[in-house]
Amino acid sequence: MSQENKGEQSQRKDQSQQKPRRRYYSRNRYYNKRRSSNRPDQQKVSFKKTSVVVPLLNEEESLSPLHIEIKKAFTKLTCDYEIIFVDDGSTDKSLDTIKRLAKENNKIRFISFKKNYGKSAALQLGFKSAKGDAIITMDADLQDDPAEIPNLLAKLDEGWDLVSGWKKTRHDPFIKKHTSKLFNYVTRVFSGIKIHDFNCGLKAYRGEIVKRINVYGELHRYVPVLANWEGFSVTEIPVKHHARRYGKTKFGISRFFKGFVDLMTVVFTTRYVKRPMHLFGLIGTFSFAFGILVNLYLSYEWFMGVPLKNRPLLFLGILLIIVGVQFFAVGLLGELIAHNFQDDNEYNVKERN
Ligand SMILES: Nc1nc2c(ncn2[C@@H]2O[C@H](COP(=O)(O)OP(=O)(O)O)[C@@H](O)[C@H]2O)c(=O)[nH]1
Ligand SMILES: [Mg+2]
Repeated sequence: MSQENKGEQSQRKDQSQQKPRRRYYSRNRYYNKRRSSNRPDQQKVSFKKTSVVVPLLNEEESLSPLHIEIKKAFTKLTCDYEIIFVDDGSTDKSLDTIKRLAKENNKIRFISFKKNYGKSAALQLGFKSAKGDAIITMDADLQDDPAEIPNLLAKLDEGWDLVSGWKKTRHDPFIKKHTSKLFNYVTRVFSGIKIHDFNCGLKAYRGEIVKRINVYGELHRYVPVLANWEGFSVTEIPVKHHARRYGKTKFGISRFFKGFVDLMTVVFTTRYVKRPMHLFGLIGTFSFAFGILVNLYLSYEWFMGVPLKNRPLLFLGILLIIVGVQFFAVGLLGELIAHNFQDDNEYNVKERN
């Protein structure tokens, strides 16, 4: 070795000895290997990457603490993660805060809408751009606790397709707690899914679910119903819930009425969209038959000499017949449309070779 080379080498050695301890370690292959393998205090999950989708509207104060909590939750897990903030046309400094956080942490991605499209639209876009094989959704207002993420993923790992949070002890105003109970009861009855809390923001999904379902309008309340209808298994675990720390709720009492109409949409689109005649035809037939019975009875009485001019029942009979025919016609039109819109993608195939 030439004198020059030797000099260079010893200089490099000197340099490396002067370097701070941490930098020296991060170059050490052994250390790096240990860092990438599981630490004993970490919970092992079978997912490679988890996408945390956070829809938000005007939550500037909550975002920083939320980010810290999410980061902390993932130090306890073996999987990689990304956070997707979906800012839905916030008018406060939420977007600036997200951009600042994204500079600090390259695992943060964000989508910002030009105007407010609603929570469902935000979730839908977040879902479609998520890269993880597990997806977590959570509210941005710190009411959902990121410390529950490991528990949700553990439950998902048991083989479930969707794990919904259940705010067993809620920290919400009285009215909301009770309207929500009624909402959950009605949804349980109509959907047949036995979970307590359909509208909990904190949920975990297998990646393939969120690519399959379409959340639009205000259907975010019914994601478990939509998923279940596609054949995915749904369960729940109790999760911690906190009172709102900053800002105020974005949904007023109108949520209750909208929610009910949406339930009808969900029931119709999941159960009857492929066979509208089973709903409209059935109602139409009942109405028509009942109307005919009423009018037969009136005809009999007329034969027996009772005049028809003072019989309000006649109007009911005629109405039932007309409404029955209309329901039947709507059912037929529906069948025609369903027939012309056959789409193979609507069948959720489990396996094929
Ligand atoms: N993307 C989006 N998120 C929303 C909208 N409204 C509310 N959110 C978010 O949804 C979450 C729950 O909203 P919140 O007002 O706390 O509802 P509550 O907890 O049911 O009273 C929060 O993270 C909100 O920022 C909206 O219109 N668009
Ligand atoms: Mg909230």
